[in-house]
Amino acid sequence: MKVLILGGDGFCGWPTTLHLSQAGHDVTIVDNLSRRCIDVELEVDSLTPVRPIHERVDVWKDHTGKVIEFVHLDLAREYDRLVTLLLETRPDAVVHFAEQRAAPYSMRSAKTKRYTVDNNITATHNLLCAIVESGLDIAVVHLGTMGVYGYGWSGSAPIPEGYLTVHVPTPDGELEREILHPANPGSVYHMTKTLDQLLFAFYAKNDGVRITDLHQGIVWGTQTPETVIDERLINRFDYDGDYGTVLNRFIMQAAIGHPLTVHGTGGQTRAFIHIRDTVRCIEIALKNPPAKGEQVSVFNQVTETYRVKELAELISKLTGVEIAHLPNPRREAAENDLNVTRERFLALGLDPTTLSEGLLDETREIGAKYAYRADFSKIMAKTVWKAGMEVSPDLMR
Ligand code: NAD
Ligand code: USQ
Repeated sequence: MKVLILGGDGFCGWPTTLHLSQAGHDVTIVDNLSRRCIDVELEVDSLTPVRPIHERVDVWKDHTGKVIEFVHLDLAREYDRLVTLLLETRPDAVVHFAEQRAAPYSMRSAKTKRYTVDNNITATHNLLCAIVESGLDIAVVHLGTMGVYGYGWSGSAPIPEGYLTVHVPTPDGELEREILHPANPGSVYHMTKTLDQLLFAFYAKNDGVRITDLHQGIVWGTQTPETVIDERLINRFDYDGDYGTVLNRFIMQAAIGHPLTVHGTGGQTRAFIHIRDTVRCIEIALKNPPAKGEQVSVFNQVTETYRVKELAELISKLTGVEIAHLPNPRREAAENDLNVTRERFLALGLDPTTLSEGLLDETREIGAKYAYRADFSKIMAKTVWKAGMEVSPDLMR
């Protein structure tokens, strides 16, 4: 299969690129390297030593003989070049990772809120529009997020995979309809993912674009069987207050003896998936696209759910590091339950990596090994959602 990986230089995109290349697919990375530029802006760096993109693909070729092309292109700004690229490469599918993905970064300032919306929504819309203009039948696999659903909206009922059956009372009796699950984003970033969903629904309905939207939980871990082949292929590992996600931050903090930065009570329950499973899920999604004219196919791409405090306790028990309960910089429910349906990937053969299998290795092989590269001043989360205003707990769900 010929596949374009949009955002293929990033944390999820790079290991996915290698996994698909190893599996024999013809892969091209399209990326504007904006994530590397944001590192420069924030004066942070990946804990792991990430090599320049041309070196990465050259090293891959030296080891495997497989060629990965790289195209430097901004999806949100270079529409005409995107159409030309589709017409020249005629891919069977595109995997779309190319968005600004950090909730805290999206809440830093008016500038980063606007950048996140402009970049993410325009990138997604340009892609859909370019596929239609190209006249080609290109399947889209998009990385969405569990955060589109909000936390606790449907009470103890499991969150379905994208769609909810509702019953609407009418004067002529009850109507049964399947609708997109109501959206309740918790940051400007998460809001862009909910807007993406509407773009997808429209282009699937109006133009028959075949789209799979993967509502992924928080990805943890770093390496996959391909990225360990050579240290120059290593994946990125973010630990700073904006881009570091909770479990990887705790792994790094434990390795350097920093108290684990639990926001509030740590009662927030979130969904998780190991990076090794992310890349497998994407391959499964590529092999199982919807038919032309079908609605957007939604998968919940998660393997486990945990409360933040359970993660902290687990890591503290393994490593002896202390737990710190800090004031929560985010506007989010202090406690929530999370019950997620995740049947579709399991039915298609996913065999998940569990936290108990990978956690200790990750702490030793990444956290401890690269601890010397850590900048301690970047660990605390400084981006605050909004101070001072009370909000009804119902609005948080
Ligand atoms: P990342 O920031 O590491 O990678 C995104 C890549 O996209 C970067 O290389 C960046 O340079 C590129 N990019 C951004 N805007 C672009 C544009 N306009 N044109 C071209 N390239 C552009 O993020 P990630 O962690 O790999 O996440 C990838 C996708 O998966 C995102 O859409 C994110 O929302 C989603 N996701 C990530 C996680 C997670 O825990 N990391 C969880 C759920 C969903
Ligand atoms: N948290 C802490 N301590 C920390 C960091 C985070 O307690 O040091 C808490 C947060 O307050 C939040 C939870 O941990 O309650 C998750 O935060 P996170 O930064 O790990 O994850 P989030 O902001 O939701 O975003 C990440 C990715 C995003 C993806 C999302 C999947 O950055 O791209 O979409 O996970 S999900 O959360 O399922 O929507």
